[in-house]
Amino acid sequence: MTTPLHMMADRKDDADGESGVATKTRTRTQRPPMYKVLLLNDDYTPMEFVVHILERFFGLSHAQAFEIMLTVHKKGLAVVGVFSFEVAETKVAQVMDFARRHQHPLQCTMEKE
Ligand code: TYC
Repeated sequence: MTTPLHMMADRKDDADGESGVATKTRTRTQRPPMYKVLLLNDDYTPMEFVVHILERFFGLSHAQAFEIMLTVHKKGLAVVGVFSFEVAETKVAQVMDFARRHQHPLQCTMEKE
Protein backbone atom coordinates (compact mmCIF):
# COMPACT_ATOMS: atom_id res chain seq x y z
CA MET A 1 0.00 0.00 0.00
CA THR A 2 1.30 3.45 -0.82
CA THR A 3 0.33 6.63 0.99
CA PRO A 4 -1.82 8.85 -1.23
CA LEU A 5 -0.07 12.01 -2.36
CA HIS A 6 -2.41 14.38 -0.51
CA MET A 7 -1.43 12.75 2.84
CA MET A 8 2.25 12.61 2.02
CA ALA A 9 2.50 16.38 2.56
CA ASP A 10 1.80 16.17 6.35
CA ARG A 11 3.65 12.96 7.11
CA LYS A 12 6.71 13.38 9.24
CA ASP A 13 7.38 9.64 9.72
CA ASP A 14 10.50 8.20 8.19
CA ALA A 15 10.91 4.69 6.75
CA ASP A 16 11.06 3.10 10.25
CA GLY A 17 7.76 4.62 11.28
CA GLU A 18 9.68 6.96 13.65
CA SER A 19 8.26 10.45 13.67
CA GLY A 20 11.60 12.05 14.49
CA VAL A 21 9.82 14.27 17.01
CA ALA A 22 12.02 14.65 20.09
CA THR A 23 10.23 14.13 23.39
CA LYS A 24 11.53 14.86 26.88
CA THR A 25 10.35 13.26 30.07
CA ARG A 26 10.80 15.62 33.00
CA THR A 27 12.58 13.63 35.67
CA ARG A 28 12.86 15.46 38.99
CA THR A 29 16.33 15.15 40.46
CA GLN A 30 16.03 13.69 43.96
CA ARG A 31 18.41 15.22 46.47
CA PRO A 32 19.27 12.86 49.32
CA PRO A 33 17.38 13.63 52.53
CA MET A 34 19.37 15.46 55.21
CA TYR A 35 19.24 14.85 58.94
CA LYS A 36 19.38 17.28 61.86
CA VAL A 37 21.50 16.20 64.80
CA LEU A 38 19.93 17.42 68.04
CA LEU A 39 21.47 17.77 71.47
CA LEU A 40 19.11 17.58 74.45
CA ASN A 41 19.40 19.30 77.79
CA ASP A 42 19.62 17.50 81.12
CA ASP A 43 20.33 18.64 84.68
CA TYR A 44 23.55 16.68 85.25
CA THR A 45 25.96 16.83 82.31
CA PRO A 46 28.58 19.53 83.02
CA MET A 47 28.53 22.51 80.67
CA GLU A 48 32.23 22.15 79.87
CA PHE A 49 31.72 18.51 78.90
CA VAL A 50 29.04 19.53 76.34
CA VAL A 51 31.32 22.28 75.00
CA HIS A 52 34.10 19.72 74.61
CA ILE A 53 31.79 17.36 72.67
CA LEU A 54 30.74 20.11 70.29
CA GLU A 55 34.36 21.04 69.60
CA ARG A 56 35.56 17.44 69.27
CA PHE A 57 32.81 15.85 67.15
CA PHE A 58 31.31 18.82 65.32
CA GLY A 59 34.44 20.87 64.63
CA LEU A 60 33.07 23.98 66.31
CA SER A 61 35.23 26.74 67.77
CA HIS A 62 35.13 27.16 71.54
CA ALA A 63 32.93 30.25 71.14
CA GLN A 64 30.46 28.50 68.79
CA ALA A 65 30.39 25.42 71.02
CA PHE A 66 29.72 27.51 74.12
CA GLU A 67 26.91 29.36 72.35
CA ILE A 68 25.15 26.16 71.24
CA MET A 69 25.61 24.57 74.67
CA LEU A 70 23.92 27.62 76.24
CA THR A 71 21.06 27.41 73.74
CA VAL A 72 20.49 23.76 74.68
CA HIS A 73 20.70 24.67 78.40
CA LYS A 74 18.16 27.47 78.04
CA LYS A 75 15.78 26.12 75.39
CA GLY A 76 15.97 22.37 76.08
CA LEU A 77 17.52 21.39 72.76
CA ALA A 78 19.30 22.71 69.70
CA VAL A 79 20.28 21.57 66.23
CA VAL A 80 24.05 21.16 66.22
CA GLY A 81 24.38 20.32 62.54
CA VAL A 82 22.69 18.92 59.41
CA PHE A 83 24.27 15.91 57.70
CA SER A 84 23.65 12.96 55.40
CA PHE A 85 22.05 9.95 57.11
CA GLU A 86 25.35 8.11 57.54
CA VAL A 87 27.28 11.08 58.91
CA ALA A 88 24.43 12.04 61.29
CA GLU A 89 24.21 8.43 62.52
CA THR A 90 27.99 8.40 63.17
CA LYS A 91 27.92 11.72 65.08
CA VAL A 92 25.02 10.53 67.27
CA ALA A 93 26.84 7.27 68.03
CA GLN A 94 30.11 9.10 68.85
CA VAL A 95 28.36 11.54 71.22
CA MET A 96 26.27 8.84 72.92
CA ASP A 97 29.29 6.58 73.36
CA PHE A 98 31.53 9.37 74.70
CA ALA A 99 28.83 10.53 77.17
CA ARG A 100 28.17 6.98 78.36
CA ARG A 101 31.90 6.29 78.86
CA HIS A 102 32.06 9.40 81.06
CA GLN A 103 28.84 8.43 82.84
CA HIS A 104 26.92 11.53 81.79
CA PRO A 105 23.24 11.25 80.82
CA LEU A 106 23.64 13.51 77.76
CA GLN A 107 21.27 12.61 74.92
CA CYS A 108 21.86 13.17 71.21
CA THR A 109 19.35 12.24 68.51
CA MET A 110 18.72 12.79 64.82
CA GLU A 111 15.64 13.56 62.75
CA LYS A 112 14.90 13.93 59.07
CA GLU A 113 15.00 17.58 58.02
N1 TYC B 1 21.96 21.77 81.90
C1 TYC B 1 23.33 21.36 82.13
C2 TYC B 1 23.86 21.98 83.40
O1 TYC B 1 23.27 22.92 83.93
C3 TYC B 1 24.25 21.73 80.97
C4 TYC B 1 23.89 21.05 79.68
C5 TYC B 1 23.90 21.76 78.49
C6 TYC B 1 23.57 19.71 79.63
C7 TYC B 1 23.59 21.16 77.28
C8 TYC B 1 23.28 19.07 78.43
O2 TYC B 1 23.03 19.18 76.07
C9 TYC B 1 23.29 19.81 77.26
N2 TYC B 1 24.99 21.48 83.89
